[in-house]
Amino acid sequence: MLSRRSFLLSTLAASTALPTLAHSQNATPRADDAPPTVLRLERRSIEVNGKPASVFGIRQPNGTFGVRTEVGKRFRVRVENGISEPSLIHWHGLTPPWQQDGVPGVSGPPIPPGGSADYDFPLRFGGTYWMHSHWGFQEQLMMDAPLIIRDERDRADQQEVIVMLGDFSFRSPEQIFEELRKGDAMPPMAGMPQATPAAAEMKGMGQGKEMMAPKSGSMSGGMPGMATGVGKPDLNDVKYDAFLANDRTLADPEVVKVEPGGRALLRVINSASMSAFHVDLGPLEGELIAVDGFRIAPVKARRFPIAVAQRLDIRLAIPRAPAAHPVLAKLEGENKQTGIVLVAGGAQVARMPGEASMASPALTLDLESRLRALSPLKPRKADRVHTINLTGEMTGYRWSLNNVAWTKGTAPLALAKGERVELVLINKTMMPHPMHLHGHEFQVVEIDGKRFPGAVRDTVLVPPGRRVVVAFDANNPGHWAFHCHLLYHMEAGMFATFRYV
Ligand SMILES: [Cu+2]
Repeated sequence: MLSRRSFLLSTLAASTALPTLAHSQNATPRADDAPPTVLRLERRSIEVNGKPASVFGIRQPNGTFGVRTEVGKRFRVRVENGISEPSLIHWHGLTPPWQQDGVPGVSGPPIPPGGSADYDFPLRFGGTYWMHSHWGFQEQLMMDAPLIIRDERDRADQQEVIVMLGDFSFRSPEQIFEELRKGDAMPPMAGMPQATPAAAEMKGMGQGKEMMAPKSGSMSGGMPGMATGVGKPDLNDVKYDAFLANDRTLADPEVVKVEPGGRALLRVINSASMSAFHVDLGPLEGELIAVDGFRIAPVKARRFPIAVAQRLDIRLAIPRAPAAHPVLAKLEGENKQTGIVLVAGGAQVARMPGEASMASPALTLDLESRLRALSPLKPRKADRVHTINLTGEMTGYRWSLNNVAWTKGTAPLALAKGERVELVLINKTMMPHPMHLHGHEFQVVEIDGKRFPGAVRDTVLVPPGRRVVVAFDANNPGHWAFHCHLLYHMEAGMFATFRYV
């Protein structure tokens, strides 16, 4: 059982190892006297498609979902497990001491029903993060919440608007997984080939890079380089009943009042279990200023891709004229959409359909290849390179890394403190995989052989047949997870760990 004492002990151990922690304690001695923020894991009921749905939630006693705090403060939180099963919460994108990272069986044991666990570590950087259960399939049932760390980017004249995206099914996640394993859950999707023939073709293609890499351009107007019928990706292998933005569908979307002529900061969090989206601002142009919490050289556009677990910080200048401005999230590869509505002045909110007139393209790396970190890693030769093939097949729904489906007995990947590490991620499958590293931010430094100083982030999409290299500094010793963030891929074994002291 995870006692409070064990957490406090691990925090103490970490404080001797991390000078920043000790410094921060000295600088703000009074902060430790304040009571921690309580987060309760709870069952709650929402309405989806006119029907009641029982889901989870992570809320403070005052009803606030998740946490909003400030950079430089300590993350002092007590998680109380108010549900009837074990749970453990991961602070996605943060860099805590490893025992507080919230991955059962890697960081520590789960919190039993009725139990609690304490967390206490310094917040090194600001931005848009989130928290979610890493226990079983609880994430599919919305055991997740925003984790916002305000910093100098937050301006008094700028209204913060959080958009949490999700995918929802009335079937239980266990049933969904069972159907995937049996292979009968694959929806016949318009224009999408079934996995088997495509996967068979893939085997004869080596890396399949030449055949499959989208060669060109824009994200609008179909799937660039993917129109030949060969090497189309498999997308959306779970058929969902609804796509949610802040718990709601477009039948009854959240309506947020904004100031005509004012500024807004959209913090978009893709907390869906399996679904990637294009954030579509309609006629408004947004300025993307951060991905996964980390600053980039701003990019102006009307549409931005967001893979599972990623975040986008988008600045918006609201026009002066009274108007409703939908912020839509369009499911990749299909015509489903969800979203919220920003309303400036006394404008009418028109009803928006849950289905767009045409299907969206698959996500590409076009934007990723253009992103440039504002605070890149110091240029340095890698001390260690891990090549990680993303492997698997739809038959039996087997997913793995380097053909190893993770179990508790799987040996961790090696690295050593102080090293610059590069992970070469090569997708040998027909599905895109959003790959997430715990406990460290990484920088995207190469796509398909082309080096560039890309975005610093914690989750990167690797589409079918593509090669993406990320670099990070091994500066947070411990035992850390690295995995595909598609929930059912992770559960099937697309997971590995790194361990160093
Ligand atoms: Cu995956």
